[in-house]
Amino acid sequence: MVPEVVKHNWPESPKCLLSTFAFLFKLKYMQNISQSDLKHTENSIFSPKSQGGWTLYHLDIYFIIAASFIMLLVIGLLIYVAIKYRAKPNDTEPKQRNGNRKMEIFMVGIPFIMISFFFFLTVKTMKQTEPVVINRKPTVVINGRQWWWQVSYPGTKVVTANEIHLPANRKVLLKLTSSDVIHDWWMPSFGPKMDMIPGSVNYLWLNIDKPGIYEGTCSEFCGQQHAKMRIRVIAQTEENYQKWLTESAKEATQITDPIAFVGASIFQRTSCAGCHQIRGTDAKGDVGPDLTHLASRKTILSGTKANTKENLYAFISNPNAVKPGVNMPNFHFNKQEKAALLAYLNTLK
Ligand code: HEC
Ligand SMILES: [Cu+2]
Repeated sequence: MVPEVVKHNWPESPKCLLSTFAFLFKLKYMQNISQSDLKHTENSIFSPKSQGGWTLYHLDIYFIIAASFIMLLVIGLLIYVAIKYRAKPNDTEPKQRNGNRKMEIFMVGIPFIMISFFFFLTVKTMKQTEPVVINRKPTVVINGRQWWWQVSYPGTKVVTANEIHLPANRKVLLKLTSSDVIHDWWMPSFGPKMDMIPGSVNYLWLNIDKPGIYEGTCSEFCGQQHAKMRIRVIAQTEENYQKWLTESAKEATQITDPIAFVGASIFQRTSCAGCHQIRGTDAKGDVGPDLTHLASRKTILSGTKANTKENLYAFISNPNAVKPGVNMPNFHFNKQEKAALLAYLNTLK
């Protein structure tokens, strides 16, 4: 039987090509999943915001110029040959040639020189961006989880999630790992990607140009919510960063509000405390994010939702409806219980 001819949907193809280019140039589509209540910053490999970002940017420019030149040359020659040497009526068989030494040397030599040149550039870039890590204490340890980022700061008591505070204008060392599957750290404007592999650690140097909020996303398919594993780096001046560290190292404050008190007891009584840590309380779980200072975060659920009462309420009412596949069960709380829990979470400043 003759197989059915695959029909190309031609009007779709240029659109597809265009969107591929759009992706390369602006990585904007990562933001389609964003909430309208979250303002997103630009994240593109073409607007570097760190030393590593600039290094990779320069390498990219060389590659793009060389690749574009070759593409244009090949397309140009193809069109020239197709027009000039096309078959004409009454043409006879063309003269057959067998090899052309000069042409062969040229066609092997030029790519060889180009590849050597780019090999040299790549090694030089790798030397600049990949760390030599001997006895160095990382500034921050980031652990990829399905589907959020666990963040801790060695030498301090600070543990947080998703919003990664770092000082700008200074070299910081990131230690990257994973507790479940392979994730991949990628902040487009910071340059290199780095795999986060269970049972193994990788390091990355980072030197952010100036304070600001920068975004990225997990870029290794890691399951159902992979696309919603967004990274948020909050780069601060040294002074603000140290202040933040001091504040974040503190334990949760004592509760005075009676409704929040009821919330706290629900939190300890149900299995919340088995999965979440709230420093200063008996909640010491390690399955979900540390919630000690939840209320001072701008976002929840790996940067996909603003940290508002409505969003928290919706999530606690039915976690799976807000983030399908999420590793948090639905507790089917009644309204009062949910209100009490929210009041408690709101005290975690
Ligand atoms: C089986 C473990 C588990 C239990 C039990 C659990 N959670 Fe979670 N929780 C998680 C995980 C995992 C996440 C991270 C979701 C994500 O972003 O993918 C999470 C996220 C959250 C968040 C959002 C935190 C953030 O920064 O994004 C809040 C708030 C929260 N849980 C509250 C609760 C409360 C309140 C309870 C008890 C009623 C509870 N959780 C019970 C696992 C659990
Ligand atoms: Cu991931």
